[in-house]
Amino acid sequence: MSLADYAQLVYQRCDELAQYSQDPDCMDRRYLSKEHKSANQQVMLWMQQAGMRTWQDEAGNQWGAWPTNKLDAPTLVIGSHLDTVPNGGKYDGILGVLLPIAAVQHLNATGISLPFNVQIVGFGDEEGTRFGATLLGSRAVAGTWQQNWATLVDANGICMAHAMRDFGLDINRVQHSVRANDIHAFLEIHIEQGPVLEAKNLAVGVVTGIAGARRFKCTVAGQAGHAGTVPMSMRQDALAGAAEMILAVEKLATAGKVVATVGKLHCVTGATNVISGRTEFSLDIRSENDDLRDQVFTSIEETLDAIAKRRQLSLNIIQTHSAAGVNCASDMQEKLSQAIKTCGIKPFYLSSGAGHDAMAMANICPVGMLFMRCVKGISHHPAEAIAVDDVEQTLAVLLAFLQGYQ
Ligand code: HGY
Ligand code: MN
Ligand code: MN
Repeated sequence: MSLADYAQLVYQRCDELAQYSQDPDCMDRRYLSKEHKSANQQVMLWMQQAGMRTWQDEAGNQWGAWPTNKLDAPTLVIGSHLDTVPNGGKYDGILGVLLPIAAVQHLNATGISLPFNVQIVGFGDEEGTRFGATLLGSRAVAGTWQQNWATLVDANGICMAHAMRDFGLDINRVQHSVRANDIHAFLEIHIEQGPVLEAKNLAVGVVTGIAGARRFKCTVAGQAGHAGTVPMSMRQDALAGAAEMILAVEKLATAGKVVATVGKLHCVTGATNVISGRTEFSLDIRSENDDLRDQVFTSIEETLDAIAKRRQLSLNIIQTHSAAGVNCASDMQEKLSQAIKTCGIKPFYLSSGAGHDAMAMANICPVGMLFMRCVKGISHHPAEAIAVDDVEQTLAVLLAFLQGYQ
């Protein structure tokens, strides 16, 4: 098979994996779901066909190993996540698992061996869609799993511990997934999820760093009432208060040069003719500079509190996720840049506004990331698309990286 054939195979497999979704009309694969189990089993088969030994760890991550015949050789782990956002795309995370499997298949088929062990991992949860906390799979591996996650519940009130039991796992054994000191480095290949590489007309780019992110659940409580009888001046309208808060978030983030997003808004027991007594919204705030992000968050918190006070509302803000910004290891950046040059492409460096599993893995080893162009930079949406030619170029860069690694 040529690299073009392998690229086509990766592209088709992304399509095949997309069938495992809880929603027949769009992509939605969540942690510890039956779709997650089916995806793991399919990826396991592809890993085995590529000549890898496979296992699933105690956090539901799918692993494949392609050991070298050299004794005491270091281990390079390559991977990304197999879960998706609701109404997501087919390539976010998935590409970073299926592409290295094809690379190992190619190396095996051509009889090329490497002086180090290669392992590939498909993490079970990076998006945090089901339980709110994110990077669950990679944090289990990195040893930063939080004990209190056992009690997190999903939209159906199922707690993480119960979901793990249903999946065939025991939450009390998650610590057996920890790989604290036997990984030499972690490489993540991921679609850019932004428009920069396309604007530069480049198939790939070297990631310099990953923005730190914090996520919150904000609850605004007021006084529910009859839409027809309560005078405007006497209302404690939780939804109107939340609306003013959301606009304040946008204004302060723009002024503070960070990004902040309210992606979810829920008017509890909402009805057309009822003044909202309780409204919940999510908040996601990020920056390449953690201190700047935290300063802007503090000003947002103060402003929202002032809005609540003026409107005689109560406001409760609970942090659901926090990940520090991460720099990609300079020698991994250098090795990726060399591999890109070997393939006749101009190396280009860019930072990642999106979060990735590499943020968690940076706790235990040096990390590197290779971005691949995606069409119009669209992601977290069914229109997420890639070009097979870009997959072929990325495969070539990965193979050059592997043959130059060490
Ligand atoms: O939210 C993110 O940045 C990632 O897609 N989970
Ligand atoms: Mn994502
Ligand atoms: Mn991702």
